[in-house]
Formats: sequence, structure tokens, C-alpha cells
Amino acid sequence: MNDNQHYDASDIQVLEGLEAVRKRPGMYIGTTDVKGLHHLVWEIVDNSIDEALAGFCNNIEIVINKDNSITVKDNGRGIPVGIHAKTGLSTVETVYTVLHAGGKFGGGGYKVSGGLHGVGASVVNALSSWVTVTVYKDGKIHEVKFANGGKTIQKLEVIGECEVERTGTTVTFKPDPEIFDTDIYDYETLKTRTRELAFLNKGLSLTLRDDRDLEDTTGEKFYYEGGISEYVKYLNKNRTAIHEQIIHLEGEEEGIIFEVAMQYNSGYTDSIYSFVNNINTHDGGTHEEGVRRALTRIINNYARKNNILKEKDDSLTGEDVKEGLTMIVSCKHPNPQFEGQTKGRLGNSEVRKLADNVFAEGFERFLMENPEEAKIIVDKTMTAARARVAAKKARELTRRKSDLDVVNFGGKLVDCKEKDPKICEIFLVEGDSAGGSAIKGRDSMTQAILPLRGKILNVEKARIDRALSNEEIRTIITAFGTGIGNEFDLEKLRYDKIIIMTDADVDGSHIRVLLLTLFYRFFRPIVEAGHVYAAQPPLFCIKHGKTIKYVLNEEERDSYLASLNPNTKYDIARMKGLGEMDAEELNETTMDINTRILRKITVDDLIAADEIFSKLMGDEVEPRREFIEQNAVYVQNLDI
Ligand code: 1YM
Repeated sequence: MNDNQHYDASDIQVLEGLEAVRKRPGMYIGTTDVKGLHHLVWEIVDNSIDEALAGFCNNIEIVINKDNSITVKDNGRGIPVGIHAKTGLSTVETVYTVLHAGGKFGGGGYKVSGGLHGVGASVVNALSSWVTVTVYKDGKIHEVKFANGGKTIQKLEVIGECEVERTGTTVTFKPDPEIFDTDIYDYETLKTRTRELAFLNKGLSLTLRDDRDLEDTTGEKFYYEGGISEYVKYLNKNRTAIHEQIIHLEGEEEGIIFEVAMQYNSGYTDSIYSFVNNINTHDGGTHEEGVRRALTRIINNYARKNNILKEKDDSLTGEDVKEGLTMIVSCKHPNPQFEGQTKGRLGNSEVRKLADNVFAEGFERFLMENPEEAKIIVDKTMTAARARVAAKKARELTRRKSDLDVVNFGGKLVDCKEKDPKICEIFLVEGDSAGGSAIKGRDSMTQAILPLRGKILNVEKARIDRALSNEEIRTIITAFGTGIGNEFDLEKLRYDKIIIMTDADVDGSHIRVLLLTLFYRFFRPIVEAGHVYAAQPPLFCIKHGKTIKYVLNEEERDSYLASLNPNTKYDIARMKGLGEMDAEELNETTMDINTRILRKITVDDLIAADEIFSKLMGDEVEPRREFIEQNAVYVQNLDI
């Protein structure tokens, strides 16, 4: 509002802008669940990171306050406080109340915000019940306050003095409960991204503190001198690196900064993650393509030059050279073009060449200067190539099988009658005996049963050719119908729900984790599309009068018993394992769509999931033991 307390045209425009955000928050922050809630934090932090990328800030603090409001504080220049020519308001008030059509009007620099391009502050303001912005600048402390979805309740004013050297911006906001389904921040989620931002911006210190917890007063500080090199080291910490040095290459051209860090480990899967302006480019793009192309070319050149690869030999492929590779690719671009349905792909074509050049030149030099490490790396890729040839043969076997009638699975899969995948489900059942009961107890129209004998091969530790020679795994691949690797096709999935049905004991959870590892490494799109579930067989059965109640765990048992009339004389029994239940019990407790409890398996954060899988299934024993100890016996709440 202007000074004489009447709305003028620009006030109305401002209010309409923020009102639009409140009407359709999804358009600006995706969702209004806990994910959207966290999004607000990153919109504010992004402004601090922009300031860091511009070279004016090296310290950012994030605090979850007692009331679930958030404070973000940086030591940058401070948002400008002078009057903004276009709006007639102070610049800081403008930044928080005007929804600009694209482009931060400060101009220049790298915009880190993926979708919002500098309108983040006003979006956060629109979706908050109150916001306070404090700017330290020119020896003065300036403050402006907003409330009720972005209305200015205190114009910018000087509230005190500070040392002239002290500069920076502090923002505190409280998400509006009318907009969000929840107001509870998850510390671990904020921590993962805070750490990632520290890895991606070397030399920048980020601190996260949780003031909801009285004991935590210092918070956790993330600061990495080595940047993405330390990220690679971190990702490989549960794996066995096969060469000591982490290869770190960097280059800049016309304001585009390109950086890559990599190290091979003894495993068979790759962990390659790429970023543009700190945003994860899930679907790769030109920066990643440039590196992959150069990696394949340089290793082939080196192997041929040194006669490791003979004239008659086929060249190594992109698949061969990425086996066991952990790599972070990071690009900072003043004008990134994000493409694809989820905007997860970098499109700028000039980056492909820059990435290729920087990588090729640096990696070639590394191989020449480090012949021992070069030999280890080239040997690894040669072994991968031999395994690829063997895997091709094994894959042809599964393909031939899938051409046959699907009932022909060596008698193992008991398929459902219905053919429409949308209403079909498949149960992967631990053991023949539970498998037998499941076959009898199922709805044979829509429920298929695949009994699994013994343990599934750990694909984290086995190369694809060995995995494909494992009968259990071959049956699963054929039953799903999608194929794997380059031939994977989600459209061909034969079931809407894939339900893992294992006992609620240590063996059962082990099999579940092995299956999840298999899905995560070979069938990731099936997990991403939300087709994978874990059945939850109950642990206790409580009978009183004619009522039978199944409960999942001790906690539920106790709260159910507490809810009963104290005079109820009841019967409580620990449930048998799946294998000991008869068909009817199994149906009622675990399979019937009306009474069963399923838990959807989600891959929320690929990098976090990668870390958990390598920990659970990789070479190092100690981190696995620690993880399992910390996460209870049943690994029940592992949402991976
Ligand atoms: C805790 C949130 O917003 N820091 C921040 C924001 C800005 C600046 C510095 C800044 C930018 C520029 C010049 C520039 C912003 N300024 C603007 C705008 N922290 C936080 N720190 N001087 C200061 O980009 O030229 C928008 S954000 F537009 F006003 F310049």
C-alpha cells in the first residue's frame, strides 16, 4: 500500500500476483505436501547461493525454529534497500512482493533456482503466514515484515546499527498452514540437500541447526574444500576404490564453468550424477554426454596405443567404461536450457563440446602421468567388455523364453487368468511352503504367484552376466515382461503391482532388501513409477469376543489393547510365519485387497537410495552392521 493508505494500481497488481500464487501453489512449488514445504527453504537458500556464486558470500546458516518457522542467514551484500525505480517501493520489498515475469532484475550471475528464476522470494512470501527480512548493510540494520500471504505489515525501516563491515541478509518465514498439508520439517531431508549444496559449491560453508531439539545448539556444518571430489569420496565410502586418486578436472569458457570428479570402485554398477547450477539433471544432457563420449574415446585410444586392445579386438563401449564408476558432473551456466518432460536434461549444445574438451584433455594427461592407475582402470573396462559379451548370450536365453507362452516358467510362476496389466498383481513369495498357501488363497483372476526358493543373488556384488545366469532372476525378468538394460520397456510390464511377500523376521527382511537391490539396479523405472510394494504380514492376532484384529507390531498391539475396555478378557497370539499360515489365513492377513496392508516402495532421492544400497549390499561390512543396528531388526521403514 502507498503512503496515503489507498490502494493504487501497482498495489493491486502486487496483491493479484501473490494471490495467483496462493490460488495455484502447485504451479510454483509442485506440491503442497512435505515436499512443497521443503521447497520453500530452497527458494530462499537459492538467493544466498546466487550471492555466493557471484563471489560475495561464503557462509549460509539454516535454522529450523521451535515453531517450525525457518531462518536462512547469509553474509552476502544484503538485498538492496534503495527505492526501486519501477515499483517505487524499496528493492527488498519489491523482491518479496512482486512476481516478476522471468529473470532476476538484479541481472547477471548464475541463477540457481531451477523453475522459479528469481521469483522464489515472492512465492515463499505468498505462501507464508508471516515473513521477516533483515538486511545488514552500510552500518545499518534494516527490517521489513509481511503477513497473511505476502501483505506488507511493516515497511522497510532502520531498526539499529551494526559494524560497517557486517553485511548480509536474514530471512525468517512461517509456511501458511492454510496452504500446506503439514508444517513439520524433516531434518534428514534438509540435511541431505544442505550437504549436497556444500559438495557442489566448494569453499562455501553451510550450517543446519534444529532448534526444535533443545539439545542441539551448534548444528551441523558442511564445508568441503575439495568440492565434488569429496562428493565422490563420500559416495564411494562403502565401496572399495580400485585406485587412490580421485580424478578432478575443471574448465571454463565464456562464463560457463564445467567440472567433473571421478573414481572407479570394485563394484559393477555405476553412480553417475550430473548437476547444472546445483540442480540435479536426472536425465543427463549435453554436459553428461560430452564426458561420456570423451571417456569412451580416451580409454579406447589409450588401450590401443598401449596394445592392450589388439587390432582385431572390438572397441570398448560406453557401458564397459562406466562399470564401477562413481562420477559427479557439475556445470554452472548463466543461461541454462532445461529440456524434457520433467526439465531434467540440459539442452545447451555448446556445453557438449566444452565438457568433451575439458575431460578429454585432462583425463588423457592423467592416464599418461599415472601408468599404474591407468592399467587398473583399463583392465577393469576390459573385464567388463568380456562380461558384456557373456551377458548378451545369457540375455538371448531369457528373450527366447519370453517368446514362449508365459506359463512356461519351469512350472514356477502361477499366473493369473486376466491379461490386462492394469488389474493384475504378482506376489513374490519367500519359500515354497508360503508359495503353496498363496497359490491356494489367491484370487486366481488377478493375482499371480511366484514362489522364490532360497536367497536371491546380490546384484550389488555380481556382474550382469552372473545375474542373468541366476535362474531366480531370469524367471523374474521373464515374468515382468519388460526386459532389462537397453531393451527395458515399462509399457510391457505385465502387472500393475509387484508385491514382495516375505516374513517379518531377519531372513525375510534380507530377502526383501536383495529384491529391492535387484529392482533398483535393473528395474529402476518400475520402482520410480510406483509399482513395487511390500506386503506387511501381521505380527500379532488379538481375539476378543467375536472380533479378530491383526496388528503389525508391538506398538500397534499396545495401542489397540489400551483402546479396549479394561474389563475385556482377550486372547493374544504371535502370528506364525508366512509358511505356517494356511491358505485362508494368508489370504485374510496379507493378500485380500480389502484387509491387507501394503507399503509402497519409493525412490525419493536417488542419491540417498544409492548410498543406502551400497551400504546394505556392498563390500564393506562395518557400515552395513551399523546401519542395520541403527535401523532396527526388520529394516521395516526403509523407504527405498
Ligand atoms: C537469506 C536470503 O536473499 N541474499 C541476497 C539476495 C540478493 C543479494 C544479496 C544481492 C543481489 C544483487 C545485488 C544482484 C538479491 N538481490 C536481489 C535484487 N538471502 C538473500 N543477497 N546486491 C545484493 O543480484 O545484483 C534479488 S535477491 F534483485 F534486489 F538485486
